[in-house]
Amino acid sequence: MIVSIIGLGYIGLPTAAVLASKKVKVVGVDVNQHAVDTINQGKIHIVEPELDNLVYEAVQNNYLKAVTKPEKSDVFMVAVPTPFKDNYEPDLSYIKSAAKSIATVLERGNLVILESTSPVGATEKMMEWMGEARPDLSFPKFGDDKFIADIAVAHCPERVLPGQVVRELVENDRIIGGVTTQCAERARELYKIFVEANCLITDCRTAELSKLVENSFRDVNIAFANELSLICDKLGINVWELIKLANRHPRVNILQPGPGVGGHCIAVDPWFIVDSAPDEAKLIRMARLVNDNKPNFVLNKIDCAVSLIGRSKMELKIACLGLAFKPDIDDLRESPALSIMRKISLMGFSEVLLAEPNIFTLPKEFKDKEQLVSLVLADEAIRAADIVVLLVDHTPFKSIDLGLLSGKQIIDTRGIWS
Ligand code: SAJ
Repeated sequence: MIVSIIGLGYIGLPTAAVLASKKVKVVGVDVNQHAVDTINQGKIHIVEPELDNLVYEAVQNNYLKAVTKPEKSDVFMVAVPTPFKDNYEPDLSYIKSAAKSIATVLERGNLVILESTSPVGATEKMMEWMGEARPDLSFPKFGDDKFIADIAVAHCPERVLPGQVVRELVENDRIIGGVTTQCAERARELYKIFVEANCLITDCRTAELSKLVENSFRDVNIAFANELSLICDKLGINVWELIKLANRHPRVNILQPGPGVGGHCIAVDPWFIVDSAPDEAKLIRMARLVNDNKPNFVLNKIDCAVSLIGRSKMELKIACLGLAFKPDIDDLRESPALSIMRKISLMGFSEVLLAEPNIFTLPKEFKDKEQLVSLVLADEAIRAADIVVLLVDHTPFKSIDLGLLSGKQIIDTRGIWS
């Protein structure tokens, strides 16, 4: 059996490597020539623990190769990005081009699985695009278990947590949604090769919504925590202590407030539900707005700190601790810390000292501000600064000598020093 994986990013590459480790021949397909060349050398172009060894072994043992155009295979898995457009409408253009490229090599008996997080209806849309390109092949019809088509099509959304992808790919339950039951069962056979947990079968529309709902559930719960942080600020109450105490109730489990919600999943996927059901998804939309507004609250707190010191910003130095979208990773995508840092660099401080233990050079966008912004160690940043803003709860920041903070204005958005 040959499995082709279209899209060799944070999901496609680990899935390819895990399948290859089970002695399945895997062809990874990506339009990015640099990614293809790197993988064929047994190396990786993304940061993810344990992935480098897995890819190296897979390439060495000839179970994994990367190419830029799809080849004939038994199974095609699509793991391409699904961003949203300016108006929060889902952008399915990557799925469309993947469908069109797969169609050129598709054969009777093939199975096509969409793994990308997608709005309801996207799996059927992908099937439609393949069908338009290949009128000689028959495709399944949603819910029609009697009709056996030439091609099987299913949706199996990825659910792995960045930083723990290799383990979670194997240990997490999978939701497998077929266009028909037979399609779902065929897809389950494939996942059973490497998934040690349950592979639960449903239809493709339910599987699509299930993934969106999982991330929206988290977003709504983080919004609740973020809203509490605003309420507590107004009432002069320590939100971290409040949450700790409330969570002692056996049926309460409040998440942690922060400077906003980042990453390329939780800040995006709820909008797909809002787009499909704008009048109904009121709470989900509001949660997105609450979380997206949290960086503005942090910036206001910085202005308050300046007023408290009573000097002009031109005379003050500010330290920003953390830039990644969550702790102990180097991923800056959609990071609220990065967007706050961008605004801080325009506020008129005499110096901005950035500490981010997981990156080693100042991000390109601050290169023309090297007079103002510098990347330094956390201790050094704190020592020099009048205002300290903690943006990410990276582990090393938790053991900073608290004595260094005395006499400074502190804005601790993660509550690690509270
Ligand atoms: N965050 C908070 N407070 C919290 C928890 C998280 O502010 O209590 C923030 C983080 O700092 C970060 C953002 O939320 O900025 C998202 O981080 P995360 O760790 O909650 O999630 P992701 O984006 O890394 O991964 C999520 C996961 N989804 C769920 O946990 C429901 C993962 O399982 C999905 O596979 C992934 O999205 C995805 O690819 O969709």
